[in-house]
Amino acid sequence: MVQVWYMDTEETDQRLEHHRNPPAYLELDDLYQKTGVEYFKINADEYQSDNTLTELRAKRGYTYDDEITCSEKCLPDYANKLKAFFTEHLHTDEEIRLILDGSGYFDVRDNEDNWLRIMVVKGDLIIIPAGIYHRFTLDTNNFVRTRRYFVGEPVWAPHNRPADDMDCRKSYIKHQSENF
Ligand code: KMT
Ligand code: NI
Repeated sequence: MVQVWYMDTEETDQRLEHHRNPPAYLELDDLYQKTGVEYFKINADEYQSDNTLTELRAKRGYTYDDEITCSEKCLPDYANKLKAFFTEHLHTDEEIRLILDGSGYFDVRDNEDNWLRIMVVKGDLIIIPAGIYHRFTLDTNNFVRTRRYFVGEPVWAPHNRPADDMDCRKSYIKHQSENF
Protein backbone atom coordinates (compact mmCIF):
# COMPACT_ATOMS: atom_id res chain seq x y z
CA MET A 1 0.00 0.00 0.00
CA VAL A 2 1.24 3.42 -0.89
CA GLN A 3 2.12 5.64 2.07
CA VAL A 4 1.95 9.41 2.26
CA TRP A 5 3.33 11.70 4.96
CA TYR A 6 4.21 15.30 5.73
CA MET A 7 7.94 15.92 5.44
CA ASP A 8 10.26 17.47 7.95
CA THR A 9 12.46 20.38 6.88
CA GLU A 10 15.83 18.76 7.55
CA GLU A 11 18.44 19.29 4.84
CA THR A 12 19.85 15.77 5.16
CA ASP A 13 20.00 13.13 2.38
CA GLN A 14 16.95 13.39 0.11
CA ARG A 15 16.80 9.58 -0.06
CA LEU A 16 15.90 9.29 3.64
CA GLU A 17 12.26 9.17 4.75
CA HIS A 18 12.14 12.69 6.21
CA HIS A 19 9.29 11.99 8.60
CA ARG A 20 8.10 14.69 10.94
CA ASN A 21 8.40 14.08 14.66
CA PRO A 22 5.95 12.59 15.47
CA PRO A 23 5.22 11.14 12.01
CA ALA A 24 2.16 12.65 10.29
CA TYR A 25 0.53 10.40 7.69
CA LEU A 26 -2.15 11.27 5.18
CA GLU A 27 -4.93 9.07 3.77
CA LEU A 28 -5.18 8.76 0.00
CA ASP A 29 -8.57 10.52 0.01
CA ASP A 30 -6.99 13.47 1.79
CA LEU A 31 -4.09 13.48 -0.63
CA TYR A 32 -6.58 13.71 -3.50
CA GLN A 33 -8.58 16.46 -1.78
CA LYS A 34 -5.50 18.51 -0.96
CA THR A 35 -3.51 18.05 -4.16
CA GLY A 36 -5.52 16.30 -6.89
CA VAL A 37 -2.97 13.46 -6.98
CA GLU A 38 -4.65 10.18 -7.95
CA TYR A 39 -3.58 6.66 -7.04
CA PHE A 40 -4.34 3.23 -8.52
CA LYS A 41 -3.14 -0.27 -7.63
CA ILE A 42 -2.00 -2.32 -10.64
CA ASN A 43 -0.70 -5.88 -11.01
CA ALA A 44 2.83 -4.94 -12.05
CA ASP A 45 3.75 -8.49 -13.11
CA GLU A 46 0.94 -8.57 -15.67
CA TYR A 47 0.22 -4.90 -16.18
CA GLN A 48 -0.58 -5.38 -19.89
CA SER A 49 -3.70 -7.36 -18.97
CA ASP A 50 -4.56 -5.44 -15.78
CA ASN A 51 -8.20 -4.29 -15.97
CA THR A 52 -7.70 -1.13 -13.95
CA LEU A 53 -4.88 -0.03 -16.22
CA THR A 54 -6.71 -1.01 -19.41
CA GLU A 55 -9.75 1.02 -18.34
CA LEU A 56 -7.64 3.96 -17.26
CA ARG A 57 -5.77 4.03 -20.57
CA ALA A 58 -9.01 3.98 -22.54
CA LYS A 59 -10.83 6.50 -20.36
CA ARG A 60 -7.96 8.98 -20.22
CA GLY A 61 -6.80 8.41 -23.78
CA TYR A 62 -3.22 7.41 -23.06
CA THR A 63 -1.76 6.78 -26.49
CA TYR A 64 1.94 6.76 -25.58
CA ASP A 65 3.91 4.66 -23.13
CA ASP A 66 7.52 3.82 -22.50
CA GLU A 67 9.80 2.64 -19.74
CA ILE A 68 12.45 4.44 -17.70
CA THR A 69 14.83 2.80 -15.25
CA CYS A 70 16.53 5.05 -12.74
CA SER A 71 19.73 3.52 -11.46
CA GLU A 72 23.34 4.43 -11.79
CA LYS A 73 23.83 1.64 -14.34
CA CYS A 74 20.75 2.15 -16.49
CA LEU A 75 20.15 5.89 -16.62
CA PRO A 76 22.49 7.89 -18.85
CA ASP A 77 23.68 11.10 -17.16
CA TYR A 78 22.37 9.68 -13.86
CA ALA A 79 23.58 12.37 -11.44
CA ASN A 80 22.28 15.28 -13.50
CA LYS A 81 18.97 13.58 -14.23
CA LEU A 82 18.37 12.86 -10.55
CA LYS A 83 19.26 16.42 -9.69
CA ALA A 84 16.72 17.68 -12.24
CA PHE A 85 14.04 15.26 -10.98
CA PHE A 86 14.52 16.59 -7.44
CA THR A 87 14.41 20.25 -8.42
CA GLU A 88 10.94 21.59 -7.63
CA HIS A 89 9.03 21.91 -10.91
CA LEU A 90 5.72 21.55 -12.71
CA HIS A 91 4.57 20.32 -16.13
CA THR A 92 1.94 21.44 -18.62
CA ASP A 93 0.55 17.88 -18.58
CA GLU A 94 -0.13 15.14 -16.05
CA GLU A 95 2.81 13.00 -14.93
CA ILE A 96 1.64 9.37 -14.99
CA ARG A 97 3.93 6.73 -13.53
CA LEU A 98 3.46 3.00 -12.91
CA ILE A 99 6.13 1.43 -10.73
CA LEU A 100 7.13 -1.96 -12.15
CA ASP A 101 9.99 -2.60 -9.76
CA GLY A 102 11.96 -0.82 -7.06
CA SER A 103 10.72 2.23 -5.19
CA GLY A 104 11.06 5.97 -4.71
CA TYR A 105 9.42 9.15 -3.47
CA PHE A 106 7.28 11.66 -5.29
CA ASP A 107 7.01 14.85 -3.23
CA VAL A 108 4.15 17.23 -3.93
CA ARG A 109 3.22 20.58 -2.42
CA ASP A 110 -0.11 20.95 -0.62
CA ASN A 111 -2.12 24.18 -0.70
CA GLU A 112 -0.16 25.53 2.28
CA ASP A 113 3.17 24.80 0.58
CA ASN A 114 4.02 21.84 2.81
CA TRP A 115 5.86 18.96 1.16
CA LEU A 116 3.91 15.70 1.11
CA ARG A 117 6.05 12.63 0.50
CA ILE A 118 4.43 9.80 -1.48
CA MET A 119 6.29 6.51 -1.20
CA VAL A 120 5.79 4.47 -4.36
CA VAL A 121 6.55 0.76 -4.71
CA LYS A 122 5.88 -1.99 -7.26
CA GLY A 123 2.28 -1.88 -8.50
CA ASP A 124 1.62 1.76 -7.59
CA LEU A 125 0.33 4.02 -10.35
CA ILE A 126 0.18 7.70 -9.58
CA ILE A 127 -1.13 10.61 -11.59
CA ILE A 128 0.37 13.98 -10.69
CA PRO A 129 -1.80 16.80 -12.05
CA ALA A 130 -0.56 19.39 -14.53
CA GLY A 131 0.50 22.58 -12.78
CA ILE A 132 1.32 21.14 -9.31
CA TYR A 133 4.79 21.75 -7.90
CA HIS A 134 6.53 18.44 -7.27
CA ARG A 135 9.81 16.51 -7.43
CA PHE A 136 11.07 12.93 -7.46
CA THR A 137 13.87 11.12 -5.66
CA LEU A 138 15.07 7.56 -5.38
CA ASP A 139 15.13 6.15 -1.86
CA THR A 140 18.10 4.34 -0.29
CA ASN A 141 17.55 1.35 -2.62
CA ASN A 142 18.69 3.55 -5.51
CA PHE A 143 16.55 1.77 -8.07
CA VAL A 144 13.19 2.18 -9.75
CA ARG A 145 11.76 0.82 -13.01
CA THR A 146 8.76 2.73 -14.21
CA ARG A 147 6.27 2.91 -17.07
CA ARG A 148 5.31 6.35 -18.27
CA TYR A 149 2.04 7.18 -20.03
CA PHE A 150 0.97 10.20 -22.01
CA VAL A 151 -1.86 11.58 -24.11
CA GLY A 152 -0.39 12.25 -27.56
CA GLU A 153 3.24 13.19 -28.16
CA PRO A 154 5.00 13.27 -24.78
CA VAL A 155 6.18 16.58 -23.33
CA TRP A 156 8.53 15.86 -20.43
CA ALA A 157 9.84 19.42 -20.02
CA PRO A 158 9.99 20.54 -16.40
CA HIS A 159 9.32 24.18 -15.53
CA ASN A 160 11.17 24.96 -12.38
CA ARG A 161 9.59 27.01 -9.62
CA PRO A 162 8.66 29.85 -9.86
CA ALA A 163 6.29 29.15 -12.76
CA ASP A 164 3.23 30.84 -11.28
CA ASP A 165 2.26 32.72 -14.46
CA MET A 166 1.87 29.60 -16.57
CA ASP A 167 -1.67 28.77 -17.67
CA CYS A 168 -1.40 25.20 -16.36
CA ARG A 169 -0.48 26.58 -12.93
CA LYS A 170 -3.40 29.02 -12.90
CA SER A 171 -5.82 26.28 -13.98
CA TYR A 172 -4.50 23.96 -11.28
CA ILE A 173 -4.90 26.61 -8.55
CA LYS A 174 -8.40 27.48 -9.75
CA HIS A 175 -9.47 23.85 -9.91
CA GLN A 176 -8.08 23.10 -6.44
CA SER A 177 -9.59 26.20 -4.84
CA GLU A 178 -13.03 25.06 -6.07
CA ASN A 179 -12.49 21.83 -4.12
CA PHE A 180 -11.90 23.42 -0.72
C1 KMT B 1 10.13 12.29 -13.45
O1 KMT B 1 9.60 12.85 -14.41
O2 KMT B 1 10.29 12.81 -12.35
C2 KMT B 1 10.56 10.94 -13.63
O3 KMT B 1 10.34 10.40 -14.68
C3 KMT B 1 11.26 10.31 -12.52
C4 KMT B 1 11.51 8.90 -12.78
S1 KMT B 1 10.04 7.96 -12.83
C5 KMT B 1 9.89 7.31 -11.22
NI1 NI C 1 7.90 16.07 -12.93
